[in-house]
Amino acid sequence: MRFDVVTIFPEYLEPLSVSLVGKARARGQLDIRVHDLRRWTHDRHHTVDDTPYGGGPGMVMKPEPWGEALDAIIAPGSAATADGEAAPEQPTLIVPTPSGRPFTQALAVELSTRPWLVFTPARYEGIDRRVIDEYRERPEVHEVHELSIGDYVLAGGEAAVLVMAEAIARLLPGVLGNAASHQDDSFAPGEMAHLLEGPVYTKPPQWRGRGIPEVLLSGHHGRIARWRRDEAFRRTTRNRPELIEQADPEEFDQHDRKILAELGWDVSEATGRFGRPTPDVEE
Ligand code: 6GU
Repeated sequence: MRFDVVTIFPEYLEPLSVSLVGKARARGQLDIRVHDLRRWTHDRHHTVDDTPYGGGPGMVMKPEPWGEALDAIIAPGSAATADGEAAPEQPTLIVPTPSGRPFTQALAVELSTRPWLVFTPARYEGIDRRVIDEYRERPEVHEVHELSIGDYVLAGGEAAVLVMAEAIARLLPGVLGNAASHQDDSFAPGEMAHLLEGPVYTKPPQWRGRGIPEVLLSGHHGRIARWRRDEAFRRTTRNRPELIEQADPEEFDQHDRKILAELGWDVSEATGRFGRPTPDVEE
């Protein structure tokens, strides 16, 4: 898989050389190329921004350097990998922006099947709109995704690229040590979809007077799986109740329903889904 990142702060992407992603890169499984946007400026000051039309605070990134950079990167022939591997076909453009659609685990899974992602993290108030409109219409571009990593505003898209690149890269076959490790990730499609993972423990069996839940020492796999699922329900109802409310109750077995009932949850007549307990109203 190939990642290109175009940025005015190439050094911000140095963490892509560390840990899991760095190792996948060193093995040649990931071809990551970081480009300095200012390479595609032509004035003495390497200007990448200008004042916004219509007025207002802040600066907007000029379209010309982005257009030249993206044309050069996605040009046929630029695709051949460093070790002469077959060129990945169509690039998918990822435009990080707080006004984008939410980046989710489902999207990470989908994007991990693409051969080639091009990220365009911006600084200032963002990139001139015409750049996104232009590449959405390019036949050689597979898709353009404007994506946000959460409901807060960063100073630039680089940290969001680090987040998305890691979430995607760890899903590639062989990048995680254990192929089963992402099967029960929180948010992963499957049996634990809509549930957060519960607590985990390791040795020693006693630490500062604190022990391990008995069931984990029982060797009884069925009981352990059930306990983990119960703990997942406790944690999810507490931290992310909307995940339970959005789930199809068909996904919940008899025991799940019993746990939810114990936590005060009930199926709503109106929605057919589980709804959180209504707090007791003080007289
Ligand atoms: Cl992708 N960029 C910026 N600048 N802020 C964000 C974001 C992205 N996602 C959430 N906040």
